[in-house]
Amino acid sequence: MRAQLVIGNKNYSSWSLRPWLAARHAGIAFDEIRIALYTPESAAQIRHYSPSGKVPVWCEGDMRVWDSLAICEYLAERAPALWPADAAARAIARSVSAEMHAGFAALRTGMTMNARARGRRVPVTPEIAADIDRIEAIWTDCRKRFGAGGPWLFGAFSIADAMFGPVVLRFVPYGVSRPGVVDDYVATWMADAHLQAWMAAAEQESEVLEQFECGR
Ligand SMILES: N[C@@H](CCC(=O)N[C@@H](CS)C(=O)NCC(=O)O)C(=O)O
Repeated sequence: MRAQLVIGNKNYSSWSLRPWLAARHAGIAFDEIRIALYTPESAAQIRHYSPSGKVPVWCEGDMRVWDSLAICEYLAERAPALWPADAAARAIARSVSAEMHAGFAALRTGMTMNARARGRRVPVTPEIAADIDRIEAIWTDCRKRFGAGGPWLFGAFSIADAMFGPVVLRFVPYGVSRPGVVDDYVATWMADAHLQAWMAAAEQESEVLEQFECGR
């Protein structure tokens, strides 16, 4: 039975992008159901699929898996290479994925994901700067310790990359650039065919959610 991934607007929904990237990179087939967020119908449309009332949700027959990280974990049961093979590396990959999932509130609020936007400027508060510093530290540590085998955080693509991929669609629109690991990792993502396909689809979306159009 072919699975379905229910997602929000590709331009804005960073949580949706994470399992979408993990499934695409793992070559796991799925149909996509896109629900436009924050319309009068959105809540009912999402509830039809999702027990939590939020996207993303993975549907397979009667089964529902909701929450981005839980979906990624489910995908890794089908495609174990989504986590690093080495136990120590895998533990760190899980730690940074959980940290991304639970944190970075200032970055999320002040630099909303916007796949289409370029040349935006928002005030970089001390809290946002601290989030960017922490992301730089994570990316630098992972690349240095585990990244020798490829361009991703743990060399080969992993769920940690899926969790941090949407950060790239925060850094690029708002001009966050740091020479070295940050810019190199952003360049890796911007050259990724799957992220490019997502961005191209975001370009085709007609909805403009003013509350997420920061820094114009
Ligand atoms: N922790 C959840 C967060 C999911 C979430 O907040 N999704 C947002 C869209 S990005 C949503 O469904 N918003 C619609 C609503 O709250 O009505 C996850 O990791 O999947």
